[in-house]
Formats: sequence, structure tokens, C-alpha cells
Amino acid sequence: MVKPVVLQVGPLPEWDEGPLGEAFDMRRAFEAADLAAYLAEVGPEVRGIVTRGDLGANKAMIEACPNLEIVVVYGVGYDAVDLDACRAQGVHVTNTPDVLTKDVADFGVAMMLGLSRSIVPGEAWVRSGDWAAKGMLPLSRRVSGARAGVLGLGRIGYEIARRLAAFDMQISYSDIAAKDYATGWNFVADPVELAQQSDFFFVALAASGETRHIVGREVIEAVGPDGMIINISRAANVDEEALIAALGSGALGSAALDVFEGEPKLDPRFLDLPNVMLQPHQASGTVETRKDMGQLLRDNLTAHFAGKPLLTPVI
Ligand code: 8YV
Repeated sequence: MVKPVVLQVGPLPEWDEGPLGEAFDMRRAFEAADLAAYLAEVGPEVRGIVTRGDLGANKAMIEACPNLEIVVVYGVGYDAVDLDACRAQGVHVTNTPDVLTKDVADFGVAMMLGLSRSIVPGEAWVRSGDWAAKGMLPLSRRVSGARAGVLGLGRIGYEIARRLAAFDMQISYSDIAAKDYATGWNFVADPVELAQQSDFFFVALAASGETRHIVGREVIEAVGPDGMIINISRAANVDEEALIAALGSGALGSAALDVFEGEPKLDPRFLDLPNVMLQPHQASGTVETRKDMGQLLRDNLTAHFAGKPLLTPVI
């Protein structure tokens, strides 16, 4: 049987690349010196695209593959895939929801605790000898019992809120509408109002054209000089210029960030800010979750080429 030709946009763990190579005729776009020339050469043969949430597949790539049938995303976020171009060519898209939800929620909460309780500076204080030389580390801020706001109470936002409840936090959330599964949590329609009611403000909504910079200067300043913003969603949900300005002026107390515009080449001004925790988009980065993401991605691709229903279709 002729293996379907599948374009791979970025590297994946070996435990995925092996089985993909066995089942499909993989073409590694990320190894091409000239991507446009490579797409012009192999594009007509391509029936599937394997990509990651942070890489996606743009209009040029999709249109370079006239026989494309499916794009499978290694990730829950598909904001970097041009869905309109896919619809125009009748191309299916799948993602990997649910399998990463708890790890991403854990990581968001860990960033909140890590920054608020000075975990990283504490480690440095000990390793540098400052503890012996200068005494106790400056005091940090309590988390338990504080006010938490969750912008976007989807799967990940819900799991974050569930974890925060265990810290006796007062939980409010914003979303398109109140959620019947959000028992005991306070629905606030306006993100600015949610920010005013939050000591810890989580950005957990799926990114789209509608959510771009939903966390703008007004929301950022409403979180305030004693508040913290935690972003485990997409950088595009936050106005990074306004964020950097507020962190620099003190209008915003602090931020813990796992995602950045232009990542991994983040804005160098972040590196000079003492009140920001910087993480390399690793919220779903556990062996267990990445294996589950890879399996689900491969199951979607296999189902498609076997003419069976997709497991986690987006379109
Ligand atoms: C992945 C993600 O890190 O699920 C997503 O949308 O951004 C992350 O889980 C990314 O997709 C691939 O590396």
C-alpha cells in the first residue's frame, strides 16, 4: 500500500516520529533550507499536515498543497492554523484537547505559587550564599484565601479554578456566558471588572481573532500594583506592549508568563523586569501528556486515512 504523503512542520518527540514514519511518507518541512521552494516541490503530493500548536499551518502552506485532506495539530490550540484556508479547500483539522488539560492547569497554579512565594529567587538566595551572608529572604505574598479571577472557563480554566478552590481562594470568572458547571464561583461578564476583583488573574481562554489583546491596558491596570497576571493560553490574548509598560511602571505588580509574541524569540525587555516569571511554553510539557498528545494526533491521522470518524475534530 502506498503510504500517504504527510508534511511535518516541526520536530516531534522520537516516540511519535518513529510510528509516523512507519505509517506515513513523512516530509520534514523544518529541515528545508528554502521552505517555499520545498513546498512547491512536494506540495502537490501532500495529503496531510502534522503541526504543533505553537507552529500551526498558514495560508501559503495550505494553498501549496492542493490535494491536502487533513491538518492534525499537536496541541489544543489551533489559532496558528488558517481555518479559513482549510475550509476553502475542504480540509479537516484536528487538535489534542483533554489529554493536556490537567498538566496545563497544574503549571498555571505552579507559576502563581512560584512567583508569589519567591521560589526562584529563594533558590538563588541559597545557591549564591546570600542566605548565610545576608540572612532571611525578603517576605513574599500569601496565596491562600486571596481573590482569583479566571478569564475563560473552558476545560483548562475550569481545572485551574478547581485547584484554586483547594487554596480557599475566592473564585470569579469571565466567559461568553455563565457556566452551569461553575458552582459557587462568581460570574463577571466584563474582564475589567473581573480584573478589579482579582489578586491573581489567570488568562486561560482559547486564542482567536476575537480575543486578540482582550487583556489590554485597562484590564492590566485593573489587576493593579499588588496583583499578578498568569498567562498559560496564548500571548496574543494579552497586549504585550501594555504589559511590559505596566510591569516597568509598577502599574501591574507582577506576571507569570509561559507564552510570548514571536516565541521563542521573546521581547528582550522582559529579561530586565524583576517582577516577571518567564517560562518556555512548557505548560503541557510532561512525558505523560506529550505521549498522550502524540497518540491522539496519530489516531486522528490514522482514522482519517482509514475513512473512519475523526476523534477530536475542529473542522
Ligand atoms: C504545546 C500548546 O506546547 O496545546 C497547545 O496548544 O501550545 C502546547 O500544548 C504545543 O502545541 C506544541 O509544542
